[in-house]
Amino acid sequence: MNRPPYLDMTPEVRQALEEGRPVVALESTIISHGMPYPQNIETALEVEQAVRSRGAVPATVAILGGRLKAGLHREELEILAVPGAKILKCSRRDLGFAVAGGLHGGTTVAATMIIASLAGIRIFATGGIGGVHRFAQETFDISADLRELGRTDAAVVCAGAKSILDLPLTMEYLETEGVPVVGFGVNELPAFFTRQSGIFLDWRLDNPEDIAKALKAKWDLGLKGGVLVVNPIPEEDSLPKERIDRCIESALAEARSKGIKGKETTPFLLAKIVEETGGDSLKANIKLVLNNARLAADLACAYSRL
Ligand code: PSU
Ligand code: MN
Repeated sequence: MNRPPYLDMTPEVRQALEEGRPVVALESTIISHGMPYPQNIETALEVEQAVRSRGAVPATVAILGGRLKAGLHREELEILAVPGAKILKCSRRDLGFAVAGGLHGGTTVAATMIIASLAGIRIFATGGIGGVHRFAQETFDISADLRELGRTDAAVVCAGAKSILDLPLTMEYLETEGVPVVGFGVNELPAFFTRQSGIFLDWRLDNPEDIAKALKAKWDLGLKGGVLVVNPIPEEDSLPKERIDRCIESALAEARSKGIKGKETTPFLLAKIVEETGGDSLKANIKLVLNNARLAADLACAYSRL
């Protein structure tokens, strides 16, 4: 296989790709900026295990010492997870600079899609994507994840988006970008900690084989870009809507009063919500990521059989 410059793959990931076996990309901003230590490293390892248990190979994506990585060893995961080292939050605009500077970075959904695509990985699991923030009319805060979904080929399995975002506007933006949103077994967009949002989807498919066929047909047609596969949090792990909404409102108010902006916004809100819920949101977050990793692995297996 032609090796893209700057990219390192573990032998396990490279071999699996060469043999056409299923591989699932995993993002790393969730490790470096999305969860506290030590739950971040524990979750990263459990997610990899969940992918393996379904017969696929996990490829956690990050930037280490300026090298793009698809597949990390345990010590490399620890560099990202343990507080202390300088770890950048890397999105599309940061990649060239992190590489040239020999830096470490956790990759957002956008940057992970780019690196996965360089490596030849089409299926990707995460917790939640970035989106159109509330009050975007004033702040212009729209995550680069949404434009990436419009241009880079990857199926991103997530649990919808948190209501720190404006969900209706996020859906409008995805429509403009031509990004299909397909519900796995549901016809309503899940809202991360809860299964329902009141927003209905155009596409619902009930098994990974059907989703894999739709992905293949889209890309065979030459239609570039991503697909968002939304997978609701299991009922028993979901949080009561009123409670989580209250915590989110209070986190948003604090962000506004402290003047938090730009790339700091999402990590600030995520940490505040963990604090406000006394850790319950973190437990739910871990469960839904595992649930998404299993679906992504099933999807990668189905896709590799087509
Ligand atoms: N949403 C979550 N957890 C996360 C993120 C978003 O529920 O960890 C992370 C992802 O890495 C996502 C990034 O790609 O935040 C989006 O950041 P921004 O809004 O700055 O684009
Ligand atoms: Mn932003």
